[in-house]
Amino acid sequence: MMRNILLLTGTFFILISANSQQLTNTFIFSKMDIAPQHTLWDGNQTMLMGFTPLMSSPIDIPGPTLRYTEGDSVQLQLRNMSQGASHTIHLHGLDVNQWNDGVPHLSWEVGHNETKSYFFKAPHPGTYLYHCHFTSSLHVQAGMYGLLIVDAQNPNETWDGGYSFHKDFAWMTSELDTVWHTDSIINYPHDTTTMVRLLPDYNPQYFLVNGRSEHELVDTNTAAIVAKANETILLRIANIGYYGNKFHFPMHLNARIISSDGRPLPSMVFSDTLDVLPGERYQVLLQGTSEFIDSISVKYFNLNTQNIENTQMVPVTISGFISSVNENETSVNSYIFPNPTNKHLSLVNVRGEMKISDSFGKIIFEKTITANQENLDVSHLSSGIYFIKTINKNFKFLKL
Ligand SMILES: [Cu+2]
Repeated sequence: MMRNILLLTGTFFILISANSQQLTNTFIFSKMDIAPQHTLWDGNQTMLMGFTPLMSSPIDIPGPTLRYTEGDSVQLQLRNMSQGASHTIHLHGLDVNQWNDGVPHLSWEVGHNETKSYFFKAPHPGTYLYHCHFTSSLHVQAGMYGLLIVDAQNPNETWDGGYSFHKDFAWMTSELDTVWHTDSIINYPHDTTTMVRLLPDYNPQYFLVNGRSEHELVDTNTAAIVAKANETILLRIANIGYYGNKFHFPMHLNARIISSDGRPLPSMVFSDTLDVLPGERYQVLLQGTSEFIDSISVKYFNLNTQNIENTQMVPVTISGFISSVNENETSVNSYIFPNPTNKHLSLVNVRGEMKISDSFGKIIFEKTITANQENLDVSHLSSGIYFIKTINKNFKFLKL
């Protein structure tokens, strides 16, 4: 009898679902720079701590986007290659159990040279983020964050029975204070028993969309949106910074806010502005019905003072179904950005002789452009309206 009881208690049952979903294994590394090697938009370099897809990959911000389909069974492995610091992966906003949610004092952490796994079943299609939750105020600012996207079974639908879209773009916003990225803070010996660190006041000098700023945002691989008229765009937004963001969508993009923090809103909200606080995620549908070039502005406001400290502009190009190239133009996609500007002006697909004149017609600058993108420093120009004349196209640009 005793033997039977022992046998019974030693038996485990597993349930195999007939509707089996995909098994996904993701492996990421946590690393720490030992010298400044991440280049910012102005050429300055800084050190990062972060997540990388390969052992050999340099640290970038954000870390790799983790993308799954609803119902996937996920094993997320973290190999800690940082110099002494423990790390976790907190799946911010995702419905997973506490043991697999990467909050160190509620479960466990991954120590130096250790590899451990998080297990979860990807729930609720939507936009999420992940970040290290070990001394998080420092490790998040250091760069330990990334996007997590759960697609619906139909990848062109926001969720089962939700809105359909043609293409999606994901923007993760943050800031960077290089003082927090110095050797004495990031590369500090991480002894968890004695670690009492006094962090300096947070005064970011860099304001980021997908880890980039200023003219870097013109690149479609970074953030810029390019679509055709009447295509429905799903814009995924996640803020992992310590500032709030005010988004402004040009009126002719017909912005509709459809979800907040991974859950559908009861009904869509038509609005050309959206405030996104730290940790929040939103999904917005955009649809340009005619051809235009404009930009979505992101204003970064200090939560203590409510003051807007920086504005980044991300270009949006909506092209017509039928190419309407003017016979005097070589390309419909030549444009200048941002406009108006106060510092830097990027000229995209503007080749050949280029002249800038002031409002009196006096030429103040001329150059032959050979690259696809030319970045001009216009910070020395006083406020006003200027004209850029090229062989094929004339632009009016406004200096703030
Ligand atoms: Cu960490």
